[in-house]
Amino acid sequence: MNDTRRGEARGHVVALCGGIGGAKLALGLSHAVPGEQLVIAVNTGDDFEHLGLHISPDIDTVVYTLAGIVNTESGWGRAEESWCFMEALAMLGGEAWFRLGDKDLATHVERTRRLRAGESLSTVTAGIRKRLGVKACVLPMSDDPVRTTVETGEGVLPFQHYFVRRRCEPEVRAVFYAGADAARLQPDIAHALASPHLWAVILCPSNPYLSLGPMLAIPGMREALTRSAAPVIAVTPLVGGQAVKGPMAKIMNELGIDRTPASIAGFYDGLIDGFILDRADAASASDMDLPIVIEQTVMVTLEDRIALANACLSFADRLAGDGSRKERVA
Ligand code: FO1
Repeated sequence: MNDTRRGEARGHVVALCGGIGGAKLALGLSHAVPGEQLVIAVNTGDDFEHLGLHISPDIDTVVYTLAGIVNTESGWGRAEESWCFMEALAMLGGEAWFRLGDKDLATHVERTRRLRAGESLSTVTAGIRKRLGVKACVLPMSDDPVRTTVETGEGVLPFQHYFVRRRCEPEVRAVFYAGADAARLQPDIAHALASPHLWAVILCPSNPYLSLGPMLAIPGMREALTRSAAPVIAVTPLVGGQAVKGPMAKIMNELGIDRTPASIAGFYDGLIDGFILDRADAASASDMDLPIVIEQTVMVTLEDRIALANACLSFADRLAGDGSRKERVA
């Protein structure tokens, strides 16, 4: 049976996803799970208002990646981009620290226009991803604002000010998800997680503290995961004690968290049925009290992304088949 037919037979898959690392696995999953049977719940804690525009960096990273138009060098923004707007803005002394390419700018302008006309972020995202030819169902984690905020040695910083403007240099003391308590889980995500036709839930290799933390802080999300009919599998974002990209290892040091796969699995404690470790960390498997699969999690080529996606789905099949999921839910 090929992977597509397997997808039709086994129902849908929900992937919880942040930006660059998550988008790579989401792309692999889109080759294994047909069309809207793949539901990608995306972090919006990184969203912010900038230059009067609503920017949703992780949604755009996922949509551009699945549309095949992402800048593969940076992992964000569009390929074959031009920067006339940024250059002109900088010449005027405007705020040029957050780089918006000309084509990318069109996404933010159109998103902002539709939001101001009263559409929800979910509807706007659906419109944009369909126009760009993305078949998978890409959804913001919530239509309500949740804003990741970082308490640092330099004071409290909004996420993009910490991440881009200050290049993750300030020491992190705590991370907050402002607005999460009052946010409503996006209804189609809640519906997909509650469906009896769910095949698997995948926690993509995104930064747990910055990217998946905001999603898990939304009321009802943890319960939706623990009650879901399908196995929940997390893929480690840590390889040999290092992040593939981004500040995760630095943040773990600053927060006093051991840079081990066990720490990541601990962050997801009670939520996951299985954990995928990188080959570099095979020796850590014995430290963990849950089913483990060891894989190559560093995704360089498209084939790597598809192979990891298929490994996640096979792991879900195995966990569903051996009854360990049922045991945990009971
Ligand atoms: N990341 C940067 O490091 N510098 C930038 O100037 C920058 C601009 C940018 C514009 C649009 C967009 O969708 C993403 C952008 N990113 C930029 C990436 C983004 O800040 C982060 O990758 C995510 O928020 C973390 O997942």
